[in-house]
Amino acid sequence: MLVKSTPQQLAWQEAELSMFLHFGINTFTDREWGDGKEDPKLFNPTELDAHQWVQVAKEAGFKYMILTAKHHDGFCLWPSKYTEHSVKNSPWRGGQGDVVRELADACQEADMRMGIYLSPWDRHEPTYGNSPVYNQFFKNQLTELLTNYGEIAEAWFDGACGEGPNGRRQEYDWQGYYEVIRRLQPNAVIAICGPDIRWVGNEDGVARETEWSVQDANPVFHKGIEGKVWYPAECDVSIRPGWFWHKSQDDKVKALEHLLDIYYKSVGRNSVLLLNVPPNDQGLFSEADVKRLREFREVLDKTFAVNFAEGKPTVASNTRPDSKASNAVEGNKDTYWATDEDVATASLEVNLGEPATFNVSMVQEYIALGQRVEEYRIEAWDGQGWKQIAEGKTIGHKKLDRLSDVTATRVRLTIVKSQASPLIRIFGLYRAPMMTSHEAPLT
Ligand code: FUL
Repeated sequence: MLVKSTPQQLAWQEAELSMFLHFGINTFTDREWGDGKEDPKLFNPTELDAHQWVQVAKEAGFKYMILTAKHHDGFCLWPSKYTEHSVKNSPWRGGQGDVVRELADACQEADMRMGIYLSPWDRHEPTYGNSPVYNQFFKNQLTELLTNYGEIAEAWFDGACGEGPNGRRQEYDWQGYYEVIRRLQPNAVIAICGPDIRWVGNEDGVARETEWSVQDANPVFHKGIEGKVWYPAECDVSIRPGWFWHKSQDDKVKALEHLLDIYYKSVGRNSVLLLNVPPNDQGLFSEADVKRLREFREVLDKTFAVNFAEGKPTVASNTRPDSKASNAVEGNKDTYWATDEDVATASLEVNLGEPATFNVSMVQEYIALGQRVEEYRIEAWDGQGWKQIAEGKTIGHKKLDRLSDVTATRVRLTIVKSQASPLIRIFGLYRAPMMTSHEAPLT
């Protein structure tokens, strides 16, 4: 039996792009990790406009926004009734402000899904380290966030666990936290220290070339479950060197080539990209970040505007009677080319007609029915013979391969190995307007 995703995991993966918002007291102290002793009065973003964040994110093609409602310093961006360490004791909006509310409203208006980052590690809260008491405090905070702000689509937990007062060690009650989330927001996915979404393992935004969404169950996050689970990867990275905004990094926004490289190595490797864009001390995205996001979108739009394979005559070495080879090139995400049940090796040939020049290939599996392909190869007909232009192992939701310019009249996708009959949803060939270094990794 193939392991399948939940509908929530599927919707999350389809979105491909999520935005992370690191914002809080650190934005005003020029730090990455606050110690919890900061004066809440420091928090005063004079121009805060969540609509700007959402609009910029939306225009750039992002579908989720995840806000650091509370980072390790314990300062809450909403007026939690369980602590004084929050916006309610800041001068911002006369102590009446609520960043979570403003973002939730702006997301709702724009049809953007919202997620929350709630740091379990809390360097301010005195009960931290007194495990049962703090766990209850944490659940209370979760309950506030999951009941008062409409739909929350993702809960994001990192695993940082520092010492509490007098060296006390906090034992997090993960299962208890998940129970609160499942009860209050049954459609939310729980990421990283959670059962639904897996951390890719670095903060560079880069997945492995071979990225399986099916993994061994994690003993902590999938307690009581043995064997394999659907556990797709999320690649988090910041558009700047730091997670929080620092004036000194205004000129260190990642180069466009670097961001595109990240896109190919995350979304293009069966993962979701969670790109952090930190609002500044005015409460706005800085100009340099906005400009870069626009450029990023423009290049992606240009790249994927024309699929040279779309609608072209297509034949396959084997096709299940209830599907068609051409389903793979029709641009319809609800259909796919499938082979007979017992056929795990097959090829699909597209006749491009006129010679076309492309430098990106895309293959997508219909992952609602599992991740199946274990090895594939792409070849192009150059007039004389077939030349291999790409090869790889996993495909999953989306596999993008960057190529040196290829000019061809026919192209062939071969599924060399698959765990079950392959289901190919999209096969595409595109021309990126700028080279994005498909060889040397950019760091
Ligand atoms: C980590 C944190 O320690 C960093 O500050 C940042 O929030 C990153 C996304 O997660 O665990």
